[in-house]
Order: sequence, then C-alpha cells, then structure tokens
Amino acid sequence: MTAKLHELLKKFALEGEPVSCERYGFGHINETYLTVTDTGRRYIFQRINHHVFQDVPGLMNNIYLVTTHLKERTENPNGVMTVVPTLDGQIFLKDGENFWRVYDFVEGSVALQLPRNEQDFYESAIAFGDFQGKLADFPVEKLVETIPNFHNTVDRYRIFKEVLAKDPMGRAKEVQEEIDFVLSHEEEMGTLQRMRDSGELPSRVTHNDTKLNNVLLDAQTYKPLCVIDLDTVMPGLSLYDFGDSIRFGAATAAEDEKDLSKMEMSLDLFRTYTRGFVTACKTLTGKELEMLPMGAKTMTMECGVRFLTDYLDGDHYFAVHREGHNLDRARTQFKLVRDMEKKWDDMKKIVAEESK
Ligand code: ADP
Ligand code: GN1
Ligand code: MG
Repeated sequence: MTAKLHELLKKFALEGEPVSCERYGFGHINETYLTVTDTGRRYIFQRINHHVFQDVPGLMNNIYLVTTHLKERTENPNGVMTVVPTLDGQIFLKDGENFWRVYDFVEGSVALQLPRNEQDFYESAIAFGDFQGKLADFPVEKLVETIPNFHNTVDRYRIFKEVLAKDPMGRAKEVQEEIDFVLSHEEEMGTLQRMRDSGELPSRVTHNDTKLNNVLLDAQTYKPLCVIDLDTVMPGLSLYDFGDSIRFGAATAAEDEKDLSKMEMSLDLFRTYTRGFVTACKTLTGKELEMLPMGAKTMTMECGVRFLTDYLDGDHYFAVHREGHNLDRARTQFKLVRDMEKKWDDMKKIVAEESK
C-alpha cells in the first residue's frame, strides 16, 4: 500500500491498523480498493469520481438517508451498505480535490459479472425489486439528482449529437453504421421521457444502475444479500431499473464481447427477471407494467449511445482497458437492441403473462 493511501485510511474510524489496500472489482466509475486491517477486518475504500458526480456531499447525504431508511426495514445487518465515518464523524473525507469514503466489506458475498443460471438472475430481480419496494415510502424530494438527466434519453441524444458534430478525435467516419442506427431510433427512444414529463409514469426512488454486479449475493446460498453502488440512487422511473438489469443480465455475452454473434437477449432470462421484479415490487402501475419491454430497449439503446458518445469524445467517462473498448461496448448494446426488436412480440407476451 502506498504511504498516501495509508495516510488517508488512518483518518477513518477503522477497527485496527490498515495493513493492505489493493484495487478491487470491475466498476467503470469509481476507484475501488479492498483494505484489510491487522485485526482481519475488511473494508471497501473508494475514491469517488468527482468528475462524474459533481455534488459529492449531496451524493453522500443521499446514501446516508437511503441506507438509514433501508436499515429500519431490513433484519440482516449485512443486508444494507454501512458507511464507516472519519475519526471526526464525517461520512466522507475530502483530500485536496479528491473525495474518499469507506464501507464495511460485506463478508460472505459474491458479485457476479454474468448470471451462472436463471436462479441467480431471479434473485437479483428480487433484490432490486425489494430495494425499490422498501423505498416506496421514502420522501423522494429529499434526494439530490447526483447526475442531472442521468436517464433522460432525450438529453443523452442531444449530447451525442453535440459530440458527433465536433468529432474531436476524427472517429466518426469509422462508425457511420452505428451512428445511423442511433439516429434512426431517436424519436422512439424519447417515449419514456415524454411519459415521465406528462406524469403518465410516476417518479420513484430508483437505483438507476442495476447491473448484476451491483447486487451482492450470499456466497453460500446465492440468495440476495445487499444492493450496492448507491451513487445513482435518486428520483427516476421504475423502468430504468428494470431495463438496465435486462440490458446487462439477460444478455448472453459480456458487455464488451467482440464477437457479436454471441450477443443476444435471452427470452428465458427476460421472463425470469420479469417474474422476480413483479413479485418483489408490488407497487407498479398498469402503465409501468405495459412499458417494461420499452424500459429494456430504451436503457440498452441509451447505454449504447453513451458508450458511442464516449468513444467519439476520446474515452473520458468510462474506464477503458483496451483500444476501441467503448466502441466494442456500444456495438454489443446495439446488437441487443436489434435482437429485442426481433423478439418484441414475445417480450410483450411474457410481460402480460408474468404480470397477471
Ligand atoms: P463502481 O461505481 O465503480 O461500479 P462499486 O461501488 O460498484 O463501484 O464497486 C465495485 C465493486 O466492488 C462491486 O462490483 C463489488 O464487487 C465490490 N464491492 C463494492 N462495495 C462492496 C462491499 N461493501 N462489500 C463487498 N464488495 C463490494
Ligand atoms: C457504469 O459504475 P458502474 O460500472 O456500475 C455507469 C452506468 C452504466 C454502466 C455500464 C454512474 O456503472 O450508468 O450503465 O457503467 N454508471 C455511471 O456498464 O455512469
Ligand atoms: Mg458498480
């Protein structure tokens, strides 16, 4: 561990003396470390990405409020993230321009990059559905928007077109096919935002980043344990949470798979997740249920648009580990959208059957 990391860790109310601190996990946004102390206690130590999250105090206050609310409704102490304060009682540490925080490590847990089987995916649906259900009575106006317009797909298109017009890296000419695909879907992809604006779909407290690896499952039983990565918890649509889970977890290949022939949306996994989500979250309206397939398609397209925007812009937002990484990610998302279009009638039928 570097002397700097040690110095920072010493400012938190840890049990014992930190003896190691290593990079951890597969997140694209924060810098995550696993730290161990001489008593064997383990902690997650993170540098919060303040370029992405411009109001870190507001974000940490959201997390504090939401975890406090969830703890009152959760029996298992490992079932909710626990923020470890600094020695002077703050929920994060400011060091120069950087922001750091510590969470208790949730022992006996696993985060999956892909479901091993349908049951894993079902359990994640229960976890995220339950999360939303438990927050249904949380006063949504107390939360700040940690990233304004995060799932405003109309605004994501606006930013895409702005970057495309500048084309700062000169990359647009290589990806004309992808650009055309994005633009040909613009009108349809604004549907949910228009329904949110008109009040047809209700604003709820949502997680907004419901990838499978943002829920910890019990390492023994593979039952849901704890929903993590709470940075984007804020007002949103239930369809964002449903859709983002399908985008990531009902896919038959990794988000950055290069061989697009491997990438499909599994209708079986779609059915499994739908069943879990509607079972755990009883508050969905008829309109929300009807729009679930559109939630899946919109979140997938939006994520593809974000990856492609970042590729055109020079890869400033998502962590990249190889050349063309964001382009590969964008392509998998577009392949998924095309596959959903082929399977659209089946997706609607499944939702109708599972929400009876
Ligand atoms: P990012 O925003 O970059 O995705 P996350 O908060 O999701 O960062 O953390 C990255 C990874 O670290 C997670 O996917 C998970 O594997 C692991 N992780 C995060 N918090 C905990 C925790 N409290 N206990 C155990 N593992 C954790
Ligand atoms: C980011 O932080 P992480 O890796 O869980 C991103 C999500 C994207 C996802 C794509 C704050 O999630 O919106 O869907 O990558 N989070 C943020 O993998 O932008
Ligand atoms: Mg994460």
